[in-house]
Amino acid sequence: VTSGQTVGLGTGSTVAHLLPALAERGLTDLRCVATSPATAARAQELGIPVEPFERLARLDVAIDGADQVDPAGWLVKGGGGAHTREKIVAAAADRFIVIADHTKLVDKLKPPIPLELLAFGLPATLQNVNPAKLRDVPNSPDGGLIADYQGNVSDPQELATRFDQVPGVVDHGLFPPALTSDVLIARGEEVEHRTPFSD
Ligand code: DER
Repeated sequence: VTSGQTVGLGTGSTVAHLLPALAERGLTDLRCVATSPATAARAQELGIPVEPFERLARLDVAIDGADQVDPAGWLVKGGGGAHTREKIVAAAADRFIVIADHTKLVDKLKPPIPLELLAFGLPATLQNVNPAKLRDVPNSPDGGLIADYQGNVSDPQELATRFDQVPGVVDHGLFPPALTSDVLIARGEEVEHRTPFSD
């Protein structure tokens, strides 16, 4: 991240380490958007300026964590229920950087896959994403209910397409490899840099 950039800030315990590190750099003229109220509040406490994601159309860079990273670069996100905003921010960024420790690496993606669902028609939507369970957490800042798909994830592309075709699914936590520019994987003091994943 350099002065003057537009920056998307992810959500979660990994990003909680990123924010003070970013603040310490004392960069000027940053314009940041946050993927959750928690990130917005913490960033502002640290003096990182955050604005609503209504005035910017593109971001230079977005940085976030992940719950799972597979060898092809598919991610599972949304353990914190913020995956819809996280995906919007990642897709708006010229460069989407994922920071993960090595425990997030998996040979194959596995459930749960987080979902955000509209309340309208919820029973019908739940049937269409079966097997899934509503999570006992507050609604997203956009009013969506958070659920977890508990079924087979052997073909992430097929499953993502299935979710994309259900109208009551606001978004899901499967992030395709083409969305991600860089994955930084920490193992002790070592950092492995993987890039790019796109076709
Ligand atoms: O909930 C989320 O989508 C988070 O970004 C998640 O993917 C990473 O959270 P963590 O840094 O707390 O493991």
